[in-house]
Amino acid sequence: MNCAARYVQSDGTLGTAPFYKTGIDWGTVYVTGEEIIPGKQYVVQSELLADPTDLSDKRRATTFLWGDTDNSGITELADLICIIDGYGRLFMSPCTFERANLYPCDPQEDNLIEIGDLLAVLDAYNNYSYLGSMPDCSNPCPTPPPVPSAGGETPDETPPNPAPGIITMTATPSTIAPGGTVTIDLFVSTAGDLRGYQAGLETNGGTRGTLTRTSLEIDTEDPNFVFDGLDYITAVNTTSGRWAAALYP
Ligand SMILES: [Ca+2]
Ligand SMILES: [Ca+2]
Repeated sequence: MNCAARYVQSDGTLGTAPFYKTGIDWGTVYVTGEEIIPGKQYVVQSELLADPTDLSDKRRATTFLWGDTDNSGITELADLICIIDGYGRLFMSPCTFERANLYPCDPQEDNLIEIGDLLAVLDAYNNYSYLGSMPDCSNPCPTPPPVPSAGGETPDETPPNPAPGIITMTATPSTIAPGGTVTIDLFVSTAGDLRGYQAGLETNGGTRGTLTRTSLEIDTEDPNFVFDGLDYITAVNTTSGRWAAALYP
């Protein structure tokens, strides 16, 4: 985009100063930054150190549509599966880490597939634009504000802001003997507009020995399961002790 003229830096970020390397040294570099947004065409040229006015031919690349991790042209189940698989660090072609990492504005900042990426796909599925889904992200090519509708109101495409929820945890039994186990149940309440969540469990403390996390599950059979009766997807990573669930659109 002409409005986002930048130089690719050694690590793929974008900057205002040129960075020179030989073609072989560049290899494959994933360009990242808030200037790279979905559904836009970017023009790429290389510049010679010896003569910065001697530019290469233009090459054009169009980024995928928002939430469309497999570039199929629409956001659908395959895109959700890409995120869920990515959460478990499984990437089946054409899904890749870079394609699944949609959130935050500069996805390289978290360098992680997590609930934010899942919610991004859900937003896209529900026809929210990139900036409608993530209004805090910058737009390298701002367009004029939308014209008010005939009723005089500007359409609001920002997803509803979830109400804060209350998380409670219970331990059964409340004390633990050497070699014994304790079950920790986690519940959330008063989250009126909850669409998805992620959580993690770390174990430490005690005066002797170590506390070890032995299993982790989302008990979808529990009648108190927060998405009971709704369409949802879940992901559990027992290795990292993280889990997530989100309503399916
Ligand atoms: Ca797709
Ligand atoms: Ca991410």
